[in-house]
Amino acid sequence: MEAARTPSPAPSPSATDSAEFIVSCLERLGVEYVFGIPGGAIEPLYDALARSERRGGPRAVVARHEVGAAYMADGYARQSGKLGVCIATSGPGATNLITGVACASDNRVPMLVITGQPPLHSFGRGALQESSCTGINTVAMMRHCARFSSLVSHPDQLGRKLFNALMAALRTPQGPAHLSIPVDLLRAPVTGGLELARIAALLAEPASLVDVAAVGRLHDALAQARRPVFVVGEGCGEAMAPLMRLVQLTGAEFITTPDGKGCINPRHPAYRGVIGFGGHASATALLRQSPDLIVAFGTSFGELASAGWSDTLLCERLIHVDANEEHLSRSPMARLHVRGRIAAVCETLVARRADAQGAAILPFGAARDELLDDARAFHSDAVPIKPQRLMKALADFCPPHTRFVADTGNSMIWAVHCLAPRDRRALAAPVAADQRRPRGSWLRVTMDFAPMGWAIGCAVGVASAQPGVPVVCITGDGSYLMSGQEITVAAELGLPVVYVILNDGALGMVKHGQRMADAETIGTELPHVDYALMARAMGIAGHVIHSADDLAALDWAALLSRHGPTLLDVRIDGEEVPPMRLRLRTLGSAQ
Ligand SMILES: Cc1ncc(C[n+]2csc(CCOP(=O)(O)OP(=O)(O)O)c2C)c(N)n1
Ligand SMILES: [Mg+2]
Repeated sequence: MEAARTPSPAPSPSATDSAEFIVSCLERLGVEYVFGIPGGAIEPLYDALARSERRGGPRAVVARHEVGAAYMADGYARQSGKLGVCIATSGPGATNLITGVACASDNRVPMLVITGQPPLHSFGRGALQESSCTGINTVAMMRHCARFSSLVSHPDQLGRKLFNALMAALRTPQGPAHLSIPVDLLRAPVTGGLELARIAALLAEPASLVDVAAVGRLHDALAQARRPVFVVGEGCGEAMAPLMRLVQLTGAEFITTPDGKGCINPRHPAYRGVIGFGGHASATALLRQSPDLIVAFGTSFGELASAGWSDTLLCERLIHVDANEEHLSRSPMARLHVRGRIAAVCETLVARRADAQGAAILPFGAARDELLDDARAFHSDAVPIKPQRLMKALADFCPPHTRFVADTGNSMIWAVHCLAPRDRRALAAPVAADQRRPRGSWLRVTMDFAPMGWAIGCAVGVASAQPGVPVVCITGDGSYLMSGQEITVAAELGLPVVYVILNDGALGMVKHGQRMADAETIGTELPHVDYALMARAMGIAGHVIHSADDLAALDWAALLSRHGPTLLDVRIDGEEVPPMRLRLRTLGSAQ
């Protein structure tokens, strides 16, 4: 994810107020949408956005809750490869953003967060929603969950602090950066410029940033390995072409982390499944067979991405490749760390390998079926529909270029375990929108921070970043009760998002967790709600689904291309046990 590399000429600083200046900088970075909710202290920025929209520049998208705005900015950044931007007023506007900002931080999503403040002269007097050190200090709160958080306290600071914030958001590891700007300063004339071209230059990653000596040692290790296994993490999006070529040249088998699954073709003959949360026994078995070399690319090795820090993975046979030093620090036992952009590392390895062995590549077997620990429910036509069967239907009915966003809860587990869309490269004539994007992923999940409801806003951001591409949001009834109101934003923007609610009348993941741990059954029941009816009350198409036949009866091509969202209230069999025992083991509560 990166900013546009070739910004247009700088705006004339003297001609604009600060708010106008910020919006014109965003425009030069290629940002199309600013997600947020207005309020008195941020009003000048909305004035500037109104003018901007009229001239075809960045436009405001108004969320229903600020956290939804942050999730939308997250989805927009992930899908577009650009900066996500969210804004809010001071006080509660800023605190409402915080969960989304923290989530973006844990998931390394580049984001600019701007919140307002009352006028500077009013600080310390009990001004409404004052949020500096003499109020409810949102600048300090954000500091704990963003890469950068600062109060702009003089007009001359704006250009410099915006530069600092953009650098903090866009350099590796990417993440959110927060600026808190008093309303009088948003109206003040800008007294300095902003060298956006300098940001692009500072962020450009020269080939020398790849650790060439370490890549050479990795090449040697691969040449000697008899049974190498690759681990593909979420950071591999832009590297898939050379990485898959490397798989072919080395004869490696590969597995993915849960958030890496969206980077790969899950029907690839050398693929052995997901390791970690919601993962597959086949991936665990592969590691247990003691491969002589494990090469992990672009993964954080957090709890969910490492099968609870499994010692079959985090061991002395491991080589860890990443541009992010914080990730490398999670694998101190590895025999080698290779720092650098994953695409560059893989391209170098491919070139060296091809030199050494000529164009000879190892043949693949046939494309495979879905990898499942238990295929029975996946093929079952029982009513109520099994969640596994729902995932099969989604893969069957959605075109291969569909983007899936799966929410925290059982949605993520079932999607990670069961969802396996057909390979879009098998299409005879893929349309332009089908092409793999540089940082493409067909399945987005949120790791580490993992808030419920994230996918509902995220899907709006994903859909607005790539118009014309179908988006499916898989979420739970609990998550929908928490953040479902953001569906009305998809309606307002006319986005073709299909919201699929796994309606089990429960906080299902917690319910199953309590059962597996033999703990008290408490706090997991949800009211029985007709979500399709609720959607229709908001002017949105809604359908109740009980069975695989109900899904087959839908006109999927129409659903996925219509102007506006559709809600599928899927009454699933909530008794199906999700593959999540690993999580309980790390919580120390597995029986
Ligand atoms: C904001 C937030 N609160 C609580 C949790 C803990 N939690 C994780 S999954 C889950 C249940 C989710 O229920 P639902 O959305 O209905 O999905 P299901 O697991 O039932 O499919 C809860 C409470 C969380 N991750 N995020
Ligand atoms: Mg539920």
